[in-house]
Amino acid sequence: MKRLVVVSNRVADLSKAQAGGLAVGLADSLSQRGGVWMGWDGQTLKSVDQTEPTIRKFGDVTRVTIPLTQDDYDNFYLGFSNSVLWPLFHYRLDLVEHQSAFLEGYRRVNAKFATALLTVLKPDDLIWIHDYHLIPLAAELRQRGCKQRIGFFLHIPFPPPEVLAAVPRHRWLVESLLEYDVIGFQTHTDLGNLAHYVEEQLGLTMGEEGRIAINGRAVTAGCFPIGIDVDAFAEMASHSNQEVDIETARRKVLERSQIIGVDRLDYSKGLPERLSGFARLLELYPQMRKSVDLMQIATPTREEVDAYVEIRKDLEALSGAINGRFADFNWTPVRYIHGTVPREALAALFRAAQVGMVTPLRDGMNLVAKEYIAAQSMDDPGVLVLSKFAGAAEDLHEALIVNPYDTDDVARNLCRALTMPLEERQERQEALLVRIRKHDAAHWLKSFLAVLEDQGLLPPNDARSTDPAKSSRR
Ligand code: ADQ
Repeated sequence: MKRLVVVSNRVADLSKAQAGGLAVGLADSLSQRGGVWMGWDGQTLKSVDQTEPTIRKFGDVTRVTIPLTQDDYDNFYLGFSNSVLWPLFHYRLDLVEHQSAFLEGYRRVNAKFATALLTVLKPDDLIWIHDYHLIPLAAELRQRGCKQRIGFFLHIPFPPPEVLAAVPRHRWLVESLLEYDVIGFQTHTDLGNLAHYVEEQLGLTMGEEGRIAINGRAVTAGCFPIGIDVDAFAEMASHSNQEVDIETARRKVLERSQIIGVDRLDYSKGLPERLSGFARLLELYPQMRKSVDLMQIATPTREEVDAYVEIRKDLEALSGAINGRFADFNWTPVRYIHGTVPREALAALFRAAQVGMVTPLRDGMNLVAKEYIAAQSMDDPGVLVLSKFAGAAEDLHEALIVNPYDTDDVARNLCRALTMPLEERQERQEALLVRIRKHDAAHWLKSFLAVLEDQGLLPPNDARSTDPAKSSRR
């Protein structure tokens, strides 16, 4: 088995036990095969451009990290990655803020990653690069003579050509992407968008099973929906949590239901629209007043980017306005928590909530949707209300699928979720569990690595449903 080398912008702290999810899956895979995980160490140096990586061993896994300079951080991280690619790939052209220094920084840091990675690479390593920060890394590695197979997984959506065309140097970006041997997307929509781009802009075709022939090489693009460790999350949710239990008992006495939302505080997650949808529920269905509340937990993120400052202000104002309008001396409709909750408490909160509200305006997949399902008890499961614009909606058909921009639609479906009979909730929950088990974290890893190792084509079920040419645009 080949050694696996994973590269991502940030590296999980391998000295600490991770609570489920992607980091655990990748760390397990790395320790089974022996491997390397490389990324930015999270430090910014004032001026010195230190390229020497820091190397630490954790059993059979080597952690390789490099610092960024303040300039790299501003232009590569905050700039091109999070003020150009992130908004644009989430179809938010209105939030793109480009400066020429951003693109230079993006190229420079990708070159820096390549130089550092070369110092630890072995000839038959298998390289797996993650996410939008590092799209040109394969090209940088190839320029330095790297011959190993290199795969790439995009965790966020891949937009249609007419949106992608707004990226400065978009053709260069896609040509860089095509330097990989395998390109993985979350959904068939994303895969279809690449097929449209290569056809319209590069005059190439994506053939059977996602093959693109370019410069005498074959690139394979496929759909590998990411998942969670279902059993680990369900186990965590089944443990009693004293604080959550007390709160649940109180709500039971008051016959009050709970809707929960948990997100990074990001404009792609549709948080103001979510609060408006909840307010519309209280307007359209006055009987719901005092019988339901919304707990929204939002972790601060990228607070140095202006758009994130704005979204925080909007959300605080909106939750205040809804509470001002509807609250009673013994009922506060919106509980807005600006912070991170430990995963154990999060799992218990998901289990105790009658509705999981996952309504991003655009999302690569959205793991919260899958965590909410995993956390439910079959005796009395809650209902997932899911945006049609989350990658997860491509598979999770038994959720109540909503248009997050349409507050009436959201309100109607919230009401339906809150009044759904037990039998229907159980049927939906059963079907959704089968789906998240089929596409869990282990399946994602195994299926991507099988294609990267060239030991098979796309996983049979996915390959059959992959028809990029016919894939509809989301
Ligand atoms: P994210 O945009 O970060 O990931 P998501 O998939 O929802 O989105 O994952 C977030 C994770 O952080 C979940 O495990 C969630 O439980 C946790 N989390 C979020 N808010 C939290 C809070 N307030 N407190 C504690 N934990 C919190 C990107 C893409 C997604 C894609 C993932 C994985 O944007 O579309 O699903 O990568 O590929």
